[in-house]
Amino acid sequence: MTNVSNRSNLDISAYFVVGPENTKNRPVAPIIKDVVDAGYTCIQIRSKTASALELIELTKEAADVIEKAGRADEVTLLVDDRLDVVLAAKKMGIKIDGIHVGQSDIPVEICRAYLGEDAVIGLSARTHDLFDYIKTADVSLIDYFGAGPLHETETKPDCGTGADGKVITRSFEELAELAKASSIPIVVGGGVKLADIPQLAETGVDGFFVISAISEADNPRAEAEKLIEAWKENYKRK
Ligand code: 3NM
Repeated sequence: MTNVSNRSNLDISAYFVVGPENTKNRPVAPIIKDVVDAGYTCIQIRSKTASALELIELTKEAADVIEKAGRADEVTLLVDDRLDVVLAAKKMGIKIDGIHVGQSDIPVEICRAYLGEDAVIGLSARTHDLFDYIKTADVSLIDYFGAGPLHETETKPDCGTGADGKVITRSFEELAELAKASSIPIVVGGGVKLADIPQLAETGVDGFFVISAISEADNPRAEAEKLIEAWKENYKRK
């Protein structure tokens, strides 16, 4: 295995997020294998219920899947929110590339201080004033923004509501503006299904992320392939 920093290699175009609560009681690792074999470039382990030990074990399984597929230098492996898990996994020699955090999770400054310059750090940019936020956030600390949700989603019901009590979703027009305004890559998810991919790819954002479209599919490999093929067909360079 060569030792290319995944920060410089970062490709968030096809991004799968998963945890044990998302797979309809099926083991997670075989679904990660399906997605890695389908060519996905980013895997995020995310669970709000699993213990630290379970998350470390799952991270190890994911790293092994990526390594066995011969894609360790192409696929970025991240853990959501849990700096403790990332640090423990690294200490155990697991090839984990970094962390994804939300705006109210552990601050990116702290993640960067603990994980160092080579780590990949992603930040969910969910705020009412998204455009101001992407201009004021310290992008020297962050490698990409996650923006969403595109649609209201049962997978993450607490995506943030507006004054009318409804979940704030992002329109394709808004995402196209965001893609132009941001100096770092943007990945978009939240209720994304195959039918959304062509329009999403045309906004000029850098990638899509999904959980349930793949993790709950009867045939995760087939769904993963359909999504990534649709993205590749429709993606236009900014
Ligand atoms: N973050 P699904 S939406 C993890 O908007 C996550 O920031 C979101 O799951 C955001 O593909 C989301 O099943 C859940 O809708 C995405």
